[in-house]
Amino acid sequence: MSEEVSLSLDEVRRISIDVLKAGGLSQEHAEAIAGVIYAGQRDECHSHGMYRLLGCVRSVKEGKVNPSAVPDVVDHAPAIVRVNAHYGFSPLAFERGRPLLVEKARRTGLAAMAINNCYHFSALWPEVEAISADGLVALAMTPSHSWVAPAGGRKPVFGTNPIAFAWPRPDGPPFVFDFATSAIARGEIELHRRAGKAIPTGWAIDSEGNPTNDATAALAGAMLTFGGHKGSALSAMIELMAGPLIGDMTSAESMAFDEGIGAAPCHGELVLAFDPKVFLGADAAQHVARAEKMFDAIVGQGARLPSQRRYEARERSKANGVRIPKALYDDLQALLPR
Ligand code: NDP
Ligand code: PYC
Repeated sequence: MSEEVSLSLDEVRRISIDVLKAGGLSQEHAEAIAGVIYAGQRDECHSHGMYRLLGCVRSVKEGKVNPSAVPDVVDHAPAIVRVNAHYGFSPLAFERGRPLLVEKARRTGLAAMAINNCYHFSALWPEVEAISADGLVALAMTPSHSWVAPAGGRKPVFGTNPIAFAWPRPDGPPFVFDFATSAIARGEIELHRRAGKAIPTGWAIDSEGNPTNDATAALAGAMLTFGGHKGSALSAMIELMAGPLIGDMTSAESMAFDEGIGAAPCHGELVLAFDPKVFLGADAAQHVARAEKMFDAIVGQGARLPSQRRYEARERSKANGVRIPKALYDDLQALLPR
């Protein structure tokens, strides 16, 4: 077992903010980024928890990210909010745009938020979960860098392109799923490399196009889509909807924009919000109750809902704090002022 360090949740937030501010991010960005990193670490989503601080700071150091960008929220159309992140990280842009997205969804039933020109490193579930807290159904998607080969191909075209969905439930936390349309998030392969662990077959091919279990060879080769042609089609949809549809870069364009620096991907994000009360009017409660029957049918046979593991981890972390690898802790300490 590799050595670990225990941290309270307060320490997770404080270290995250301190590392980000020491890395040059403004107070507003540091707090918004620390919010999603804290949530990820608390829910034991290790590839998008405190590990991401390293990439955020490196991306600022490389000189591409605007560490104090002030996002502009634009009321673009009756059902469309646009947020120009001005080449800052996305969490602050999301936070600034969300109130208008929610207001529009409540008025029109269905509203969209297009975030443009943002550096994106985070899990999407904190965003859809936040929208569902306002009683809305949410869907979010974003490209990344072209690391993933299409089904049947060998050369990267797609990003790891996550898609996240949230459905608010009358009693308790929302139903949420959030996954990459690649077999696994790239961050997981990076964590395997850091830990010196082999990766499962089916995640990636090496640069010669052969299946590989070596994390370093996988990162140099191409990742594979999840579910073959089905993940490939979903990934293409995300490229289109969170790329050209909102006037922003595809994963291949984002990779070219990076110029080999290896910063966080820069592109757009599309977030949709649906208000069941507008769709259903006085019948809303009755139909929401029917949805509950589906959830009962899943858990009633011993299957688990996506998000169930996270909610259990959340309770554990609230009670006991979290544990992170000592190697990561040491890397983070090295980024703090002496
Ligand atoms: P996984 O393949 O682990 O899939 C995660 C989703 O599947 C979660 O909703 C998870 O719920 C659910 N799930 C896992 N196992 C089961 C099961 N047995 N039964 C039911 N549901 C299950 O994650 P990925 O590696 O694909 O993605 C991880 C994260 O990486 C995501 O949060 C994503 O947003 C992020 N990411 C971000 C990118 C970006 O560009 N910003 C790019 C790619 C990924 P639970 O959480 O409860 O386990
Ligand atoms: O894990 O694939 C990933 C990822 C890309 C951008 C942020 N996370």
